[in-house]
Amino acid sequence: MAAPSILFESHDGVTEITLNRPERLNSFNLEMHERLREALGEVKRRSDIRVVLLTGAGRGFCAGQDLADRVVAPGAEPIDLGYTLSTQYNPLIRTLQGLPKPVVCAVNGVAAGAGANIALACDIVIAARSASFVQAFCKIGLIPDSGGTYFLPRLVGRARALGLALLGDRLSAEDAERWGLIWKCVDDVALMDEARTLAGQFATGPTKGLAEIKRAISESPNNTLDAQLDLERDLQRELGCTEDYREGARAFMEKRAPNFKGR
Ligand code: LHQ
Repeated sequence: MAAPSILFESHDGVTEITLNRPERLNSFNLEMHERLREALGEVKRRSDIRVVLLTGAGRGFCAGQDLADRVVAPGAEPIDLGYTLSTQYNPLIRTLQGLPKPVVCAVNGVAAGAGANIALACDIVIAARSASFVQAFCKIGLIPDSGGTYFLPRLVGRARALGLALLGDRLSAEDAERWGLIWKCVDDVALMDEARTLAGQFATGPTKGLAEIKRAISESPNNTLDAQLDLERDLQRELGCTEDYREGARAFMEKRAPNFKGR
């Protein structure tokens, strides 16, 4: 029996999802997209799951689309790549961004093509020192997809976004951290411990508040200051009614650690 293309494991409020096609650097085929969609659907439905940790098996994180599935034979009709994006990659990016729970991405090795941009669509990206980020699309005549043209200039500015996208060079994890593309670069041996510590922290956090932080920061680049102030007012009003806010404020006053329930 073939190995499952996605590994899914939940404990103590954390779901670890591992992309598992290591012989192809965890590049995506249709089956892997479907399994990942199911896994994220379960995460969304289950209130006991409060954080996702996404990583890759083997020496790579993800090399984007499995190009073996998208090669056009000489003389054959072109493949509609727009259809692939609208049915597979775009829903994945929207799901990661819209999930009302933090998504930690542990980039264990090379992240190329859509694989790099799927990582950037997560909320906290930590990478092993030996990992790298490659906007490989220009090497095959495509543009950065999976949100690449959205995230890159917002994260690193126009000059670096254009350099990465037009040249397709490898960016080391250390430079990715220095450029502000990712949260942190850590020693390879420390990667999963650090990622699990972060995930554990989120799993006992005020889940609704964390979800709205994620939403407010995501909406910010497209809002005026006025609109963003209004959004902050609305979200704060809503969060002020949660059990976790009551607990957080009371715990602070009582000089004890809060016991958040995610409600
Ligand atoms: C692969 C792949 C791969 C198949 C490594 N496919 N086998 C969306 C809409 C629809 C269609 C188009 O795409 C998209 C989104 C996209 O993601 S487009 C961009 C697709 N990805 C790429 O262009 C990256 C291609 N890969 C690479 O450039 C290199 O493999 C990187 C830089 C990721 C890693 O280089 P190395 O560390 O030197 O490893 P390698 O090249 O030797 O790869 C290891 C094996 O994995 C190798 O197979 P083999 O049988 O020779 O050991 C590769 O053929 C295979 N592999 N990426 N995307």
